Amino acid sequence: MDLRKALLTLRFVGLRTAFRAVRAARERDRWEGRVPPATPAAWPIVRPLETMTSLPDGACFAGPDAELEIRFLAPEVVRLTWTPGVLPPPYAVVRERLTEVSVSHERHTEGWSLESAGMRIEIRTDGGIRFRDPSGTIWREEEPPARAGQAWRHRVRLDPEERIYGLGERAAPLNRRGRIYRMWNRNPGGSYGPGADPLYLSVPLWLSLRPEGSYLVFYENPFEAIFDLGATEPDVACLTFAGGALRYFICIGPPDHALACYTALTGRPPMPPRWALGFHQSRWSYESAEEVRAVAQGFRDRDLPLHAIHLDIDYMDGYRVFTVDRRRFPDLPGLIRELEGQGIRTVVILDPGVKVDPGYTVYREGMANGRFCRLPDGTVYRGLVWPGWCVFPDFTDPAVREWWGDQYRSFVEMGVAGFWHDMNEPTTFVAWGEPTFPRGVRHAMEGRGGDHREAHNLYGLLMNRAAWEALRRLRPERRPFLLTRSGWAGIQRYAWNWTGDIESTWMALRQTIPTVLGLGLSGIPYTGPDIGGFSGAPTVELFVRWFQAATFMPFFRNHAAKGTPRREPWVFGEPALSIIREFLRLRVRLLPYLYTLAWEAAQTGAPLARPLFWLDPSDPALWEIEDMFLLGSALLVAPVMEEGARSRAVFLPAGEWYDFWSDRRFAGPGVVEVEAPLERIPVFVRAGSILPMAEDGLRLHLYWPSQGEGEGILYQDAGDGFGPYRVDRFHGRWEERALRIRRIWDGDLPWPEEGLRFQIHGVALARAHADGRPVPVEGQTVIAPLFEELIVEIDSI
Ligand code: MIG
Repeated sequence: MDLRKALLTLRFVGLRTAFRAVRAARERDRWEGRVPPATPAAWPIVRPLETMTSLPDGACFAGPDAELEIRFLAPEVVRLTWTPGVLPPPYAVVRERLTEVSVSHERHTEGWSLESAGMRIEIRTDGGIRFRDPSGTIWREEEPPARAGQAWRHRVRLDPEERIYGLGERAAPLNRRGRIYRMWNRNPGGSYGPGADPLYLSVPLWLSLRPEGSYLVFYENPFEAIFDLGATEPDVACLTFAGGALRYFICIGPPDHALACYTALTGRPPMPPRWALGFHQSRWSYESAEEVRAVAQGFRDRDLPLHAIHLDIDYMDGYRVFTVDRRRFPDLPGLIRELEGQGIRTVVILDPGVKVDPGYTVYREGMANGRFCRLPDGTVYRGLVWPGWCVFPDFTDPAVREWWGDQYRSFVEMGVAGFWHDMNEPTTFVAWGEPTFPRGVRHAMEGRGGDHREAHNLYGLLMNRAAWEALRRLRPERRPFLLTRSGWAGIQRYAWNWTGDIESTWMALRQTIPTVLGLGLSGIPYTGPDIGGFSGAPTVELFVRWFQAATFMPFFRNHAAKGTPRREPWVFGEPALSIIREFLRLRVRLLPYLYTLAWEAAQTGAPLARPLFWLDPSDPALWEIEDMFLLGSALLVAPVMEEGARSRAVFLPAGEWYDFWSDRRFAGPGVVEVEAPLERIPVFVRAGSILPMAEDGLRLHLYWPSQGEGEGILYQDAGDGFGPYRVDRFHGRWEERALRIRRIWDGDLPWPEEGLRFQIHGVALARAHADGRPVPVEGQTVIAPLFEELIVEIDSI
C-alpha cells in the first residue's frame, strides 16, 4: 500500500481502526500461513487420455491423472470438465441443457472427435483440444492441461488477430489482450484508477473476436485464478486456477448470440422497476432526515428530476446492519413516504459484516444459530469493518441466506424501495495484505463444506441471492432493486452494479467506458460509475462531462466519498446547473427507450450499453473503439473526456447517421469532427431506428433511412410488478415517395395512450393515412390512432 493510499484510508477509518487493522492483518497472516500457496512451482502436464466412453450428448475420456467429460448443451454450446477437483454448487449456472443435441463420435490415430450440427471438437490423446465450426474453421486450440496439487493450468493459443473482451469489472482497455488479470474480488482501497486489478467483481469469462467470427468461454470455477492473456507469451492465454475442477463452457457464435447462450445458462437480468432507470442521488452520507429532505427540496426547487435517494452507512445505529439511528432518522418510514409522495424512492446501504455486540439482536441471534463463518479451529472468524470487529454470515449455507433475508423485513415494511450492498467482496480492514477473510475460513458450500479459497468470489453473489429471494417472498408484488459492488457469474439475476471507488480524474472518466462495456459483455448490463468519481473533487467541467456521459449509461447515480466537496447539481453554479438539468430531462425522455432495452436484456441478455463492434463484429475497425459506445442499437454516444475540448472526432460506422441535436445527416463509415460545446456531447442516431421517447406522453421518433428499412420496438407495462405488458414492433419500409409502417404487437396491456405520435426525421411530410383513413400531419409529426398500417407520403427529402 503506498503512502497516499495509507493516508486516505486513515482519513476514512480513523486512528483507532488503523491500529486494530494492524492486529487484523497479523491474525490473517497467521491463518494464511496454514493454507497452500496459490501458485505452485512446477506444472506437470496430465498424462495422456486412454479411453473414451460415449454419451448421447458427448463423451467421457479417462487417463491416469485426469478425466475429461464433454457434453453438448446445444449444437454450438459445449461444456468441458476436467477432474479431479471439486465442482461448485450450481450458483452461477441455472440450466443444464439448452436444446437436444445429437453427437457423433469418431476415433482417430491421434485421438477422438465429437461432432454436433454446430461444432466439431478434436481431442488428442495428449489432452490437447481443438474446436472447429461446421465449415472447418478452428476457433480455439487448447494445450493439454497441467495440474499441480489442487491447481489447474490451462493454456489456449491466441490467433494473432484475436481480441479478448469481458472478465467482469476491469480498469483495463476494452480489448483485454496483453495483460494479466486476477480473478479475486477485491476492494482496491477507497480509490482506483486505470490499471488497477483486480477490482470488486470478477467473472472468468471472455468473448473472443477474430476476423472469422467469435466465441465465448466461461470457466465455472470460483477459485482464485490468474488470466495471463498474452502478456507473457503473446500468442498464449495462460490461465491458472488455485483449485476446483477445470470446467468451462464454450459457445461459438456472434457476440449477441454468445451472450444469449451464456445468459441462458447463468440467467438473464430480470426487468428492473422503471424508476431504477431514472436518476439516483447519493452521498457518503446524508446523515439526517433533515439533510435528506433538503436534498429532495433542492431538486424540486431547481426543477431537477430525481428518482431515488441513497442512504449510505451513517443512517445506521453505530454501523449495525439492519438498524436505524433514531436520533438522526426519528421517523424513517415517514420520511420514505414523504419522498415517495414526491416520486423519490429510498435506497439504503447494507454491509455484510455484523457488529460484535452482545446487546445487538442480529449478532446474538446469528451467534446462537451458527450463522457466521468460522476459522478452521471452529471459532467464529472476526474481521474489522466500519462497526469495528464484525462477524460474517456464511451465505453458502441456505439456512443463513434465509435468515439474512428475513432481516430485510423491517426495511420492506418501512417502504425502503431498494438495497445497496457494499463491502461484499468481502472486504475487511487490514493494515497490509489481502483485505479479506483468511483463505482457511470455512464455508458450508450447501452442506458439503469448503473454505474461503472457493467461496471468496461467490460471497457477493450469494449475499445478493439471499436478498433477492427474501424480497421476492416479502414483497412478491414488486420487482426487487438491488445494487451490489461485488459479484460473480450469474450476479445479473439479482443485482445491478456500480463501478466502486473510481478516482475523480479525466483518466478515470475515460476508463469508465471500457469498464462498463466489459461488464455488459460479461452478462452484467446494469452498471455505471459514481458521477464525477468517488474519491475526489471534480472540477465543474469534469463533473459536467461525466454527467453527460453517464446520462447514457444504464445506472445513473451521483455519489461521492465522505470529506469531498458537495456534489448536488446546484453546487456547480451556472451554466453547469442548466446543462445538468437538460441532461436529467433527456434521461427522463429516454426512459421508454431504456425500458425497452431493459426488456430486451431480460429476453436475450444483450447489454444496454454496447461496444461499437456489436453493429458488425466482423469489422476490425470497430474492435478497439473505447471512447464511444452504443446505447441499444439506435444511439451512438461520444462523450467528451478531455479537459477544455469543445469538439471531438467521432467515428461513424457504416450506414447513415443523424446528429441527435441538429438532425444533420452523415454517411459512415468515416470520422467526423463534431462540435461539442460544454452543453452537449456528440450523440448520433442510426438511420432506420425508431426511438420511443417520453415527450408529453409518448412520441416515437423515426429516423428516415434514405434506402432500405427501419424498425423499432416499444415495451410497456406498469413500471413495476408482474402484471400485464405489451410489446409493439414497428417496421417501416421506404416505397417510392412514401413510408409504410406496420405495427404488430403482443401482450395483454391495453395501449396506454390516446393513439400515438410519430415524429419523422430527415424528410418533409405531405400526407398520412392510418389504416386507410387520413390522419393529421403537424410539421414532422403524424398524429394517428393506434394503427396497423401507417402510410406517410413525403414532400421532399
Ligand atoms: O469503505 O459506505 O464503494 O460507495 O460510499 C468504504 C461508504 C465503504 C465504499 C463504497 C462507497 C461507499 C462507502 N463504502
